[in-house]
Formats: sequence, C-alpha cells, structure tokens
Amino acid sequence: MRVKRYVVNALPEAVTMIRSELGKDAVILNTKEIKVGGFMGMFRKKKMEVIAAIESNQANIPSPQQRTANPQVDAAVEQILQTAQRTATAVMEPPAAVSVKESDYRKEREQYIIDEIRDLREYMVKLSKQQSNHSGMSEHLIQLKEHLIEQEMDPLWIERLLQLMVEKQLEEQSEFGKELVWEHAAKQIEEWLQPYSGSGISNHARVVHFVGPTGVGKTTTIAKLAAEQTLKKGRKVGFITSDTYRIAAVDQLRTYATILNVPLEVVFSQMDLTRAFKQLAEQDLIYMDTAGRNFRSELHVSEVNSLLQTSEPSETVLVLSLTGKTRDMAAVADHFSKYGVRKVLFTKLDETSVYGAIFNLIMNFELLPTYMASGQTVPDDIELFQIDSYIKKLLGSNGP
Ligand SMILES: Nc1nc2c(ncn2[C@@H]2O[C@H](COP(=O)(O)OP(=O)(O)OP(=O)(O)O)[C@@H](O)[C@H]2O)c(=O)[nH]1
Ligand SMILES: [Mg+2]
Repeated sequence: MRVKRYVVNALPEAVTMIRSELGKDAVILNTKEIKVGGFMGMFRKKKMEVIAAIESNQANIPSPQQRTANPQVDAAVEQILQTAQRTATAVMEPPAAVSVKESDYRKEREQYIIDEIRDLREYMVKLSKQQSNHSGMSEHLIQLKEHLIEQEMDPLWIERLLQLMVEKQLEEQSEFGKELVWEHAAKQIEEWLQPYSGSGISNHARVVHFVGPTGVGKTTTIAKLAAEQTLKKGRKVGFITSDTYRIAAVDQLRTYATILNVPLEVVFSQMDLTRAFKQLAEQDLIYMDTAGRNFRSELHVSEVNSLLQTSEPSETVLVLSLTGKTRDMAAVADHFSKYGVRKVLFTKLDETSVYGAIFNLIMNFELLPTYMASGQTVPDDIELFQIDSYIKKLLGSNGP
C-alpha cells in the first residue's frame, strides 16, 4: 500500500491532488484539522491534513485491460466506485475536535467503509467478468459460433449452446481451451439428440410409406432399403406405388422390383389399395412409394395422408434431401408433423457440407432420424443415422 499525506486548505483541493497523483482508485484514510506556521504560537493558519492511500497490489482492481468488452458494464462499475468513494470521503470529513474515544470509533468506521468499498469493487469486477463472458466471448467460443452459423444451425440453438458453455466455464472457474470447447459442444449436442436417436424403421411396421418433396430420392431409397431387407435379412418385400403422376415413375420402381425380384402393385385410388394389400398378403414387409409433390402446400400433405390410412401396422417416413433449403424443409416437416409423421430420412448427404438443417429439423419438430443416404448407388449408399458420426460431420475437423 502506498500512503501519502496532503496538507490543504479544504478537502476538495486534496481530492483533486489525490486523483492526479495516486489515481482514481486511491482512498482517503484519514482527515484532520491542523494548524501550521505562525510565530511563538501565534498567527497559525488552519489547514487540513489528508492521508490517502492506494493499494500497490492492484490484482483485485479492474485495470483497463481487465475491463469488460461491454461499455455499459464498465460505466456501471465506474459509477458505483465513484459513488462509494464520495460516500467514504463525506463520512470521513472530521469534526474540529474529537475525543480519543470518538476518534477510535471514527477509525473503526473508516476502516469499515474502506472494507465495504473494497468488497463492492471486488463484486463489481466479478460481475463485470461474468457479463463480459456473455458478450465478449473467448476466441474459441466465437470460432465455434461462427462454425455453427456456417453450418446453418438455428441461431436459437447456437445461443443456447454458447450460454451453457459460458455457464460451464464459470462453474469450473476456467476458460476452456480450443479442444475443451469443441469437446463440450459435441457432448451437449449429443445430449440434445440422444432422445431422438436409435429409431430406424420399426420392425413392427408391416407397411412403410415414403413421402416427401419431388426428386428427394424416395424411389431410390426404397430400392436401397428393400435390397437390405431381401438380400441381407431374407425378408419377403412387396412394393406399392401410388406415383402415377409421372409417366416414368412406375417404370423406375418396376425396374428395381424386377432386379430385386419383388412384386409390385400400382394404385390409383384408396379402393385399389385394398386390392393391392390382398395381392401382397404373403409379403412380410410392404414399401409404399408416393409421388413427390410440393408439400409446402398443406393441401398436398392432406391428400397424400388420406392414401396412407391402412389397417395394417404402418409407419410413414418423411424423406428430405439435404440439398433443399433449410426453410423449405422446415415448412414441409411442419406440415407432416401436424399429421403425426415423426420419422425422417435424409438423402444426398454426399452433395452437401452443411449439416445444421438435420439438427434443426430433429430438435424443432421432434423428428426421429432413421437413415442417411449418401449417393445414387443402390443398395450401398445408405446407413442408419448415427449420432456420433453426424456430430463429427457437423463440427468438422475442429471437433474432438
Ligand atoms: N447424390 C445423391 N443422389 C441421390 C440420392 N438419393 C437419390 N438420388 C438421386 O436423386 C434423383 C431423384 O431420385 P428419386 O429416387 O427418383 O427421387 P423421388 O423422390 O422418388 O422423386 P419423385 O418420385 O419424382 O418425387 C435420382 O437421380 C437419384 O439417383 C443420394 O443420397 N445422393
Ligand atoms: Mg419417385
């Protein structure tokens, strides 16, 4: 601690000197009236002696470097410190003469106020650090944020993730290095996705409907999955298609049906459907292909939905291509989730390097991811949705 004595005519004069010499963090420890000069005890002038001090160890005092990136917080800290200092100075203004007892009391009081100011300052510094962590994030958190924005993760989820990371850092009282930031992000994303994972297409569903916008890969996906079921699992699969909009649509599925030796039924109406199910009564599993439509129109969603009503245990899978626009995919997912569709299958993983939409759709519409298709080759280019490999893609080479 550096202590300095000032002899002045009045306190304000001392405050100005203290400020310029010791800085604004100095505190007044004591003031008293004294008499100086004169001759043989006469003509002495009344003066004021002011003792001021400054902590030489400034560790707990906010230096400009320690200040937050938030000017509002800095201003608040500054204002509180100034008010506290003014209060202390005012309280310490001395009466002209005091008894020993009173002066002891006053010293205690002064010490109490000084301690209070110090505590207040420490508290404000701590508070400002916390606030700074929210607004002026560490370089690694900023990097994570920018990466996730590029990946088109929903801004709301990005904010939620960063908020949790900041809280975790405060809890552990340390700023995470790069590796820890990405590791914690991966863990958090995994925790969020976990409740939706592990649900391929149900083994109990005898009928599986594939719906989705035009050209997303419904027919190709059906062929891939049918190959897996017939060739690997030895199950008897049948196809039904209601896609009679496009001239070549039936032929496309018929070609796969022939290659895989799978019976195919074509339906034009609900009545045809009953007949088709009878024809395929022997099959363990029926995949139903539907026409791709503009499913941003809810009318088309309700139309296709009426075709999906069956008395059999069934499941509907919404097929979405990752080359689609995030907002359009969300509109389609929203419509289908209103009709109780929960399963989703993502295609064309091979045609993108932006993976945030998958996370957004799962989390925002509580969809259950089933498979990821990543190419045109039947039957190889498809695999079950795996959280860890998805997170690796989402976080990229920065990830753990
Ligand atoms: N790159 C890539 N192409 C795919 C994938 N899945 C399907 N395709 C291609 O996408 C195009 C459309 O596939 P389809 O299976 O006909 O799509 P669809 O959803 O049945 O189309 P509609 O019946 O017209 O609505 C074809 O050229 C497929 O080879 C995939 O995972 N990756
Ligand atoms: Mg098709």
